[in-house]
Amino acid sequence: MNSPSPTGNPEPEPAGIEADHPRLVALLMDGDSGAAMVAARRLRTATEAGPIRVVEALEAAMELMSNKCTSEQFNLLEIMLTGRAAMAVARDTFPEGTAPSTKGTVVIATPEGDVHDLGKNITRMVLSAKGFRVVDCGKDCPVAVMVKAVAREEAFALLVSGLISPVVPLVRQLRPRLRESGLAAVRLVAGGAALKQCTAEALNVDHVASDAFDCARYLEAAKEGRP
Ligand code: B12
Repeated sequence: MNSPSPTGNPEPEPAGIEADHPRLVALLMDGDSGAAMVAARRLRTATEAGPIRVVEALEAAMELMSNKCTSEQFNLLEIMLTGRAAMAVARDTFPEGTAPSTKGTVVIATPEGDVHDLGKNITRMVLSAKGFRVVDCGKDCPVAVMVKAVAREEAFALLVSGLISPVVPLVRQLRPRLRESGLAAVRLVAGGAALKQCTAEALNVDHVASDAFDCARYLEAAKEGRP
């Protein structure tokens, strides 16, 4: 299936390119960083929606890894090799520090208790390539550390990534903790597989982003004072 172009219309893909998506997914599953980077470059440059197709392939590979992450079939080595290849492709697709930071500062973190950070890192790279200055507080990050970073860096938004359901109560604490610190105007955005299943109301945040690109659009609108 073709991805929609930024204008919303499906884009016809050049001949042969449709095979690059499954090829990239297979190379990521094999943990073959070098070959995955070559396939990702082809996919990225083929159409305007290329970078989105690369992120879709990264998500598809990790979705396939999902059953290796259950207690019955936990396979750390395979997940780590695929994760390493995914990060190499993400860094190559969205190089950090190459775009000027003109769109303001945001803080991003994965809350305490959650060690998943691949999606957070990809989001950081996409936002930084799109011109935001992104301060990354890392994974397994206490709420107090996130709030301090927002104040210190004068960030206009706090982005939180959650892959496991037990972090939901921590995410719900963010709004009152920001308010207590005089940071009520800071926008709160949630993302990541577990948080994506919740509503903004349930998480007590301003926006639940479906992916990094949706988050960038939301932040751009917020900067321009749009709701
Ligand atoms: C890789 C992985 C791991 C790796 C993590 C490596 C790393 N450095 O991140 C390791 C092996 C360490 C791991 C460990 C565990 N994992 Co794990 N893991 C996964 C797996 C297979 C893929 C996650 C991933 O990276 N996806 C790819 C990325 C690119 O997608 P993403 O995170 O959704 O991010 C995209 C968007 O959501 C978005 N995004 C992400 N964050 C944010 C934030 C913002 C603000 C925005 C805007 C966007 C955004 O941007 C990304 C690109 O579009 C998932 C399965 C799955 N299908 O999700 C299980 C999964 C998340 N793990 C799970 C579990 C249970 C565990 C363990 C508890 C397993 C165990 N038995 O010990 C542990 C410990 C976890 C802990 N305490 O945190 C469960 C969680 C269930 C739940 N809902 O609570 C899952 C769903 C597996 C399953 N089938 O049950 N895991």
